[in-house]
Amino acid sequence: MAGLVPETMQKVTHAVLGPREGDKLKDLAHDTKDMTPKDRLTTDYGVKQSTADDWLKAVSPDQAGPLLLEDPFGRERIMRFDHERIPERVVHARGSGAFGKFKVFESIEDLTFAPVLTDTTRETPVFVRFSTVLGSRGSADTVRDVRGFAVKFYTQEGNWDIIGNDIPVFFIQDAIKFPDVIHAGKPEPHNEVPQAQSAHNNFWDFQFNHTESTHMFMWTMSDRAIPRSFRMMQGFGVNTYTLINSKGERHFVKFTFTPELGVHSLVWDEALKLAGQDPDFHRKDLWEAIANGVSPKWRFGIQVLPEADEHKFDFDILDATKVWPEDLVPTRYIGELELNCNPDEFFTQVEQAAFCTSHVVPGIGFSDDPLLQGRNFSYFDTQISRLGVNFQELPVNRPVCPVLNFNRDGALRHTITRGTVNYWPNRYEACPPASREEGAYVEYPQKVAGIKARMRSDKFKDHFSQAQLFYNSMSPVEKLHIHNAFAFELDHCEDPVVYGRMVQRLADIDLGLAQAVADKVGGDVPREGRPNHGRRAPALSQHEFPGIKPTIASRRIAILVADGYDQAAFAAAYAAASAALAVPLVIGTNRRKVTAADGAGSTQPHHHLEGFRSTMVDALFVPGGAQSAATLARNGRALHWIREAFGHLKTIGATGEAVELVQNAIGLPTVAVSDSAEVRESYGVVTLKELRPESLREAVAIAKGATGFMEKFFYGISQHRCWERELAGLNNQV
Ligand code: HDD
Repeated sequence: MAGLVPETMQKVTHAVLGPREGDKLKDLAHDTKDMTPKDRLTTDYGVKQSTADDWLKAVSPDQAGPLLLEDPFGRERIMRFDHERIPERVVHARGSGAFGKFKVFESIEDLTFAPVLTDTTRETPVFVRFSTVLGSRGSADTVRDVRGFAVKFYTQEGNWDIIGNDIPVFFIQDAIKFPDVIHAGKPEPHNEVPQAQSAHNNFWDFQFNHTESTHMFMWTMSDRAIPRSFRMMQGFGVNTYTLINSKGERHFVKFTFTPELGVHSLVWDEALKLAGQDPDFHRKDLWEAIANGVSPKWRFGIQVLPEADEHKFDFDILDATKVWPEDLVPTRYIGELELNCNPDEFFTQVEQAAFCTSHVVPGIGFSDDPLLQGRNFSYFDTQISRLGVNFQELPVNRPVCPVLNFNRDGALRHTITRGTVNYWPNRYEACPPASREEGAYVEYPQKVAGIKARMRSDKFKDHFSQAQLFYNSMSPVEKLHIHNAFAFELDHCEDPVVYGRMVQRLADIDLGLAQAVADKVGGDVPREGRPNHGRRAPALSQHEFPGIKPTIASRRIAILVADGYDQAAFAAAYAAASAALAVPLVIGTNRRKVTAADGAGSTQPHHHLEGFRSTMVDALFVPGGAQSAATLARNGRALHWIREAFGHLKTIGATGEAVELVQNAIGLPTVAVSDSAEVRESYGVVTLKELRPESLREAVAIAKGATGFMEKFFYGISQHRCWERELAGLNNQV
């Protein structure tokens, strides 16, 4: 991480990674060690070692000689190293996580008696792990894929896990199909290609053969599958759970986390490049934001249905391939999740984190959702092969409330339970089961009647209505991106059967989409499509998110400079960006001190143009200064930076002599904005020709308010990307 972020980040040492408060963090402290210069190196069995450099040898007079197998220190080090790896997760292997807290601000005791959802004075510690699905542990962060969003609530009543995704639906309806959908998506069996990609024959072959996947693959071809940041994604529990209140009434519920920063995505070309240029992009982004004190937050929402309404809809509410459209079942936001503490050690706290859908607390229950029921078996089972039967004793997994029972032994058991009995009932009445009043989990007395059969309800058979609903709800830009995504993915399928059939399938959603994709990737162009019901659900579009306040906090702004740059403009932009909690990054032609025009100042670049790339920032600012602008204009990489940022729809700001540089690079003049003759703007490129302040204070004032330059520039950044640029077809410069 060193060198990634300026000053603020450098404060972060290996021992100080964020605030250390809260029950779970105190609990982890028992197992946490620091290493200081005062400590001495020991073996695992506690004996101090004299060296970590030389294996014990039989040394001859010329000082050469064979290693002695008897060296316990040498053997221990190699033997421990040989066994460092554990199996990676069979899916969601690539991920990262952080600790934080959860609070409800509105009690829902009308729906549940679980204190985690009713006690507004309580702060529940959490651990959250974000992930991709298909790639292996070392794969790139920015690939097109579903993102996992797994939350472990360490409640006083036991651990509660919501293991969700950033997409509210799933590929399959019944858990028995899980091995097939994952095998089809993972690298193909004959050559283990491709890594972390759905763009291959087997994935799309599966999708065609399972019409139930249609809704989900529309989501994965949308921008949801290439998030800008873990901090800018929604999290959905996907499955239908239940809430039980103290009157014994049961409601169906879906859980949602909605980010305060809004839902934002990369553009595809950027995601592709980042996978090579910075494969840890999301991991670093999360870490950096938390380390800089910009804690990501999500509003926690529920969609609730009384039991009596179960059959009132034209879809089955237990079908995980369906959303509950918000116009039918609005989301009620009742709490907040905040992540404010980076892990101390990745392996012990993130890699060893184990989530189980079957882990719920009293007041929360399951439904007959056939995907959820299968998951309830799978997660526990997989932890046993990945971490061993005592996985729940690992520090990150163990609850903050007492754990006492007659489960014993197994590999790597840690807990030492005193006493002469290990069964119930016993003659001492030690450790009896709890009563309902004492807080025991008591199953809801659900009536069950029927026959044994392998079947699903008829409503599970509608596989297209919601796929159409999703597509209809997209903005024109989102539709364009979906079209481009299919064009990319199916182009990577070499088998004409696969892409030929898939373009026909698209006609079940939208004939125009199917025809446009067929035109690009080959196959017969469909002539007829399934009738489209024309309904929309605006909340499905990430461009139509209500209630998100525009902010540039935590956004990276690159400032391009060379010798002779305009110090006033530079300092104004730097100061204003820092004040707004953005991350200004100075980029030079090399990482050596750069001197301002007239010796007015100097700056030390954080990175140079070749080492860092425009893909890694959210916006670009080029201050004036004749010499600086001229140097950058002669530098191909600098021009590429400007063109690429423009192509990726990023807000670009320029002042003084850099205005011409930017305009020439992108071939687009900027036009005057109505409220000021000085500030000009065109398609998210904001320029200010004259910035000649007497002092830094004046520069900041000019930049912030007087002429509105910085205001316009920052507003553009807060809008994430300039979509008009893409709609006008101006972005083909990358
Ligand atoms: Fe799963 C991991 C999300 C269906 C079986 N899943 C896993 C993780 C997430 C999800 C976020 C990573 C957890 C972590 O960070 O450790 N999975 C989902 C969602 C699903 C879903 C949202 C649909 C609603 N999963 C699903 C099914 C099955 C599994 C139907 C099997 C029947 N999932 C697993 C697993 C994993 C897993 C094999 C691998 C690692 C792990 O559990 O701990 O058991």
